[in-house]
Amino acid sequence: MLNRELAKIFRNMAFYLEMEGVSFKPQAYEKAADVIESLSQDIENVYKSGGLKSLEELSGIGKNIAAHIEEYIKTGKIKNYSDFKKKIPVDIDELSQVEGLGPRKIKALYSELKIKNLIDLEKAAKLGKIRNLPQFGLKSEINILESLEFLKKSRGRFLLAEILPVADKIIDNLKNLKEIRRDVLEISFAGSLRRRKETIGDADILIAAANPAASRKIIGSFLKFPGIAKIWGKGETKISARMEDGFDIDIRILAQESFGAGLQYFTGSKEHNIVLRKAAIGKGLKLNEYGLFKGNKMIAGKTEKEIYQALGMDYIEPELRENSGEIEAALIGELPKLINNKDILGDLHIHSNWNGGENSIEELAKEAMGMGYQYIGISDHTKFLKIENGLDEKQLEKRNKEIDRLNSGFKIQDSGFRILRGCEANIMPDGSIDIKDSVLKKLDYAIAGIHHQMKMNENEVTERIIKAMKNKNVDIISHPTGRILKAREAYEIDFDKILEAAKKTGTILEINAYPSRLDLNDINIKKAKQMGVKMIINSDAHEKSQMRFIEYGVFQARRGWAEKKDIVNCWQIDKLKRFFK
Ligand code: DGT
Ligand code: CA
Ligand code: CA
Repeated sequence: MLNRELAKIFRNMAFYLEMEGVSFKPQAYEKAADVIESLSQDIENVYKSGGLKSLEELSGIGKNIAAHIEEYIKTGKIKNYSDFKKKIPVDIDELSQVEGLGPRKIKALYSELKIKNLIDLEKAAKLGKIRNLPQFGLKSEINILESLEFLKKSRGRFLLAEILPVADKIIDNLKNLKEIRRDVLEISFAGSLRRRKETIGDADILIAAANPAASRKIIGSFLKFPGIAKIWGKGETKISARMEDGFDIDIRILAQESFGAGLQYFTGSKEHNIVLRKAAIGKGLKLNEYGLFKGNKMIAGKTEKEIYQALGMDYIEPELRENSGEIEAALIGELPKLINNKDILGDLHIHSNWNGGENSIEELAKEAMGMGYQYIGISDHTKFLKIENGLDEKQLEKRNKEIDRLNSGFKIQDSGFRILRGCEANIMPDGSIDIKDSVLKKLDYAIAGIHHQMKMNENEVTERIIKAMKNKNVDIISHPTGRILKAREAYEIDFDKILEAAKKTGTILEINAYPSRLDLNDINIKKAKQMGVKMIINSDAHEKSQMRFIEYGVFQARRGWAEKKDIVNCWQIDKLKRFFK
């Protein structure tokens, strides 16, 4: 239905007209948006059945707006609207979320400071540029900053890494609190948190309790937890709250005999559940959040495993439940054997204090040994990235000596642990690398990544990366699509072409585990796996504690169906070294 799209466009047009200071017209567009939004018929059908005339017969739709609707149905565009967008290219949706910013002010921010979106706005406010504008002043600048902070905290989705540690603590508390320890029979994440999606809307927690009294007790205890900002609603078996960290949490309490069924249902995804329910119906069964039923008889429900089994399937890991082929695979016993944290033997994307990171190579190595790794690679930035203190050829060679020294120490101690000499070189706009081949060649491996001038067209970026892959000294492409969650879209690349080139040149694609990157994403990981392109999960740590981010990369790899054989840092060091070009 075009209704929603058109309503949205008319609302934005009203906004633009207000920016221009036009009177009356904005209200007309708002009115039209309201009418179209609440229309029960498809507006396209209205037009097709009676043309412009039937549109004009709708209350609130005049000649002018009817013509716009016709234009949109015929061409997919409204010229008037495109002109507005060209003239004032601001993100209305984003900017109008900010307290106190209406059309006039947004226009002033654009014409005075070229502010187009929230990122621009924050920059300008932080630099103190807004207080000097006539319509604003210091107080509005402070308000804007506060509002931006709030938006970040409370709006939209959260990174998995922002929520998982907090939610882990809540589960720990619920499990171990003395007064309810015996009442909480089972407890688990559900929803996107359990599926380890890269971003989370709200956190879902499921608890099994023996009876209603226990359930009430658990809810009573939760209410006393620190960190609750607001209660949205509560009942005998359910409570929804906003946490002070800004995210919402849903806790549901079930009977133990239905825990598996509830967990299955509330883990989702919705799309997975729909197909699973159909599979049940196909077997003459009924599946809901209370159990799997044959007539009135419950045949499974205490655990998820028995439900999948009763449906003739292998158990499906939560990370796979997106209806992307997992049910079909489970039916024929062909689910992947997903990789685990403990399969990771090393991390090859770590920045040391040689390029301005927090820790020395020795400290990083110690941390790695503590994590049970067999090797790490130090991949300092190279010279083009001056803001990151990138190393030039000479400094790289000097740093290599330091690594050699540490490695000989390990040999003497008879430790199997090794440090590999790497770098994260910069891929220039023409696809060349900012470090000489003669020096790259002396490293154990080289990563190359794009770090600047990302706004190129699809063909240009694709060719830029492919050229870098063709360099015999480049072993790994870091964060291949360049996206930053909640901040920046991926580059426009032809990923199929990248995969072909990776396969041909034997280049490894990175699954960057840094929580705001998670790049490659699940879909691209699955594609790479199907093509037989090898991947590596790296933390991109700039200090030793960030090496723990690797876990988020593992989640992502699991969501992309990756197995040990697909991920090169699950391999022993000798095999890995042989695989480098
Ligand atoms: P989120 O919170 O946006 O990150 O994503 P989820 O997947 O956690 O979604 P949420 O919190 O709305 O619901 C949790 C789970 O409950 C969801 O994954 C599947 C299940 N669920 C919720 N609503 C429906 C529904 O209408 N139909 C079905 N089949 N399942 C639902
Ligand atoms: Ca959720
Ligand atoms: Ca929820």
